[in-house]
Amino acid sequence: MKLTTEQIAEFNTRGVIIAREALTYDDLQPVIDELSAWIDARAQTLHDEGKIADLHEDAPFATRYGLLFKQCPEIGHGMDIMHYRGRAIFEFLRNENLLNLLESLLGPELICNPIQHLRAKPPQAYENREGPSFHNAPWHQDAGVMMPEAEGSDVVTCWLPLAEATVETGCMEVLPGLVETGYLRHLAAGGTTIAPEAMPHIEPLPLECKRGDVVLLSRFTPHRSTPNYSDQCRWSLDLRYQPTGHHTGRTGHPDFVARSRRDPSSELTDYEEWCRLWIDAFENPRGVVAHRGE
Ligand SMILES: O=C(O)CCC(=O)C(=O)O
Repeated sequence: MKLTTEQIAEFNTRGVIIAREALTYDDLQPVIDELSAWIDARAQTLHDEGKIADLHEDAPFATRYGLLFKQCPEIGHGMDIMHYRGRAIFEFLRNENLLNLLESLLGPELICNPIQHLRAKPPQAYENREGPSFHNAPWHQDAGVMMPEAEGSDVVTCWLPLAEATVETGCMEVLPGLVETGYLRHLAAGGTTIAPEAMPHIEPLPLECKRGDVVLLSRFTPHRSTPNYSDQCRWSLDLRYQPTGHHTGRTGHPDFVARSRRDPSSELTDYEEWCRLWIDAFENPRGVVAHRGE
């Protein structure tokens, strides 16, 4: 699906749109199957170590992770994209329907930016800790989690739920209409966040969405995510893409060519090579992996 002229204009003025039903069932199911298998194996390991008593094998995808997390928060260790490195998630980073949305905004030469996450936000009631949860990102712009050199890079964030994201499950909230404002000063305290005096006075807009919808955000759109008051896990991916040649804002992690109409042979299609790039970045650190907050 390509974006309409109206959607592109809205993105350019409001810094956010939701492309409804942009992805099919088949686009996301391989990722969900892969994650379900990963969680199953991890739960089995923690069960063998005596850290999980009930495996909840029959619980659906939307609830099982929370039920395991409640018994042992270690269930999520190693579950982010670059750590678990599944074949299905690699294929999804190059998904045709997803890249068509990005091409509408950024043109046909697309880099997959290495700032990307898989998030499983468990029910707040299962957190078993006091104080703010790291599962609830505070107000920030994505320009605030990149090196300053990337301020001029056209990085677009794609945020998409793997199960329904509602106000109750802790969906994202944004402050729309701030694309011209540029970078707002961020602080590093308690998670990278916009400095109180720089925080715009705009009514937050909750971004409720369903599996198949894709939220597209400008790097300057302030956003946060809120607590999960439901008994379901709020599953999401946040991925970033940019035109080839723009600075990624994270030189210590690998980017790759996701689409090139000019030179298709430059696209990274080799899953093993993608894994090798991440392993090399972790084993031989170089470049910068830092947020911009002071
Ligand atoms: O998914 C979330 O809860 C937060 C995501 C976020 O802040 C981001 O994608 O920049």
